[in-house]
Amino acid sequence: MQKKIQYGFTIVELLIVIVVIAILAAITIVVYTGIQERAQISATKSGQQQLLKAIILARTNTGKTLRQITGSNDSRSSKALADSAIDAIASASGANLASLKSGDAWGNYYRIDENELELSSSDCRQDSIQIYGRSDLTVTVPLSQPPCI
Ligand SMILES: [Ca+2]
Repeated sequence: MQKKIQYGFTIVELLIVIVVIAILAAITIVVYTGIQERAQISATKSGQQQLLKAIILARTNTGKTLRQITGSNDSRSSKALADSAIDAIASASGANLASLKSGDAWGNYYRIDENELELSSSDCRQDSIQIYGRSDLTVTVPLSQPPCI
């Protein structure tokens, strides 16, 4: 009896290869997403630190609180307010903050909440630099002057 010679792959072999490729692709996507998010967090934190340093410098230069520098109690509600606050901080600090106007790594503007000496139940609540949808990335600005410290 002559043995029949087979060429090519069986359906089962092809399916196994497809499944293995799919698993490898899924792993790659998960790893890439993790790396991408870490990069976004890192870039955003860097922007916040740049803003924080400029705020502290602006307060030192002017002897004013952040609220007095920006003229706003809360610059979180619109990009126009955020841009205006960044301009005021840049002007008072001498820092070039133009790149911060393009926002954080997710494309949202930096949300600056001026609280210190704001008329409220406590006039000495800390200012903060917030990130839309990421309360874990909020940076609080140290209090600046009497009667808050
Ligand atoms: Ca406020």
